[in-house]
Amino acid sequence: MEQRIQVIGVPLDLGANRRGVDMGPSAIRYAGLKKRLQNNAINVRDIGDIFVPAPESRIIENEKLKYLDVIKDVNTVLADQVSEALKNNYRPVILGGDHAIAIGSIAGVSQRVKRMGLIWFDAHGDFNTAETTPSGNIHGMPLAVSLGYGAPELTNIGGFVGKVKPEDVVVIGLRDVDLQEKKMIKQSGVNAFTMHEVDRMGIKEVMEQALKLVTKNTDGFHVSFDLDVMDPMEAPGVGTRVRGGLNYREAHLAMELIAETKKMISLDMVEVNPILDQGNRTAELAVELIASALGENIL
Ligand code: HAR
Ligand code: MN
Ligand code: MN
Ligand code: MN
Repeated sequence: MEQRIQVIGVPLDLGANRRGVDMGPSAIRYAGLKKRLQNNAINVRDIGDIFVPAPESRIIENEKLKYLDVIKDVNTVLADQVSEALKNNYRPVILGGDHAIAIGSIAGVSQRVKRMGLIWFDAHGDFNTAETTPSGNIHGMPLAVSLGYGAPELTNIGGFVGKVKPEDVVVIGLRDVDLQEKKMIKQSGVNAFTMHEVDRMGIKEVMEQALKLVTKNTDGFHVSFDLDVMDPMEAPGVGTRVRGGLNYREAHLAMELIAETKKMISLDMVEVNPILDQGNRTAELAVELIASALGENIL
């Protein structure tokens, strides 16, 4: 059956502490996303970008939840767009923007399925709340929010709190987790494979276990891919580089194994920062990884 993809750009940078990720959606489109997917016989509909105001036009009201109101509004719109795409049988591919947009993607998916799995690729835990955040940046919080922890303005998006059950969540690639986040992650009961586990077990074994977990009791799963899970040698154009991440083939194998399941509901590609990039290689990698997740290398 024909694959139908809906591309949604979210040029949000108010969740992060540096400008530039707002150009992520443009950079990924410029790297040839649409053509690449069309070459794979995928029907691609790009609905453009959701409106996001520039941070310079706003003031920070709460230092522990910077730009909360804008981030709430943008994610509310995104959740509707994602839900609408799924209703029309289009699989959403959401281009960030900083990782705070996963709040809206996941809220949107949760409107359409009874029970969803979630794979979260990231160097970071994204498990902070206003109480634990060292930065006040909301892109350090979206995983906590999706599980129901944190500011009600965010956890309530989509009308109910707790979009995913911890046992249906797998985090992969962790190597820069704040001390309090570590506690929260453990207590929450989500499944986590740090880079240590990737080294020990290999990405194949990690992914096989992960895919079992996110498909076991669910109607499919969402993938939220923070480009900083990659080694900075492969993906220099991200806001927060952390050494020792996934290499090129590990990331592709992960995406190919995802494609094989045919159970991926939707995909976020986030944190591409073209200002910090070498050429446009991080966005080009993002395009390749999206293509892999949609089955490009499967005969
Ligand atoms: N943990 C730190 C904080 O909360 C930094 C995490 C944000 N960086 C990201 N998220 N790119 O994945 O501020
Ligand atoms: Mn902006
Ligand atoms: Mn992240
Ligand atoms: Mn990250």
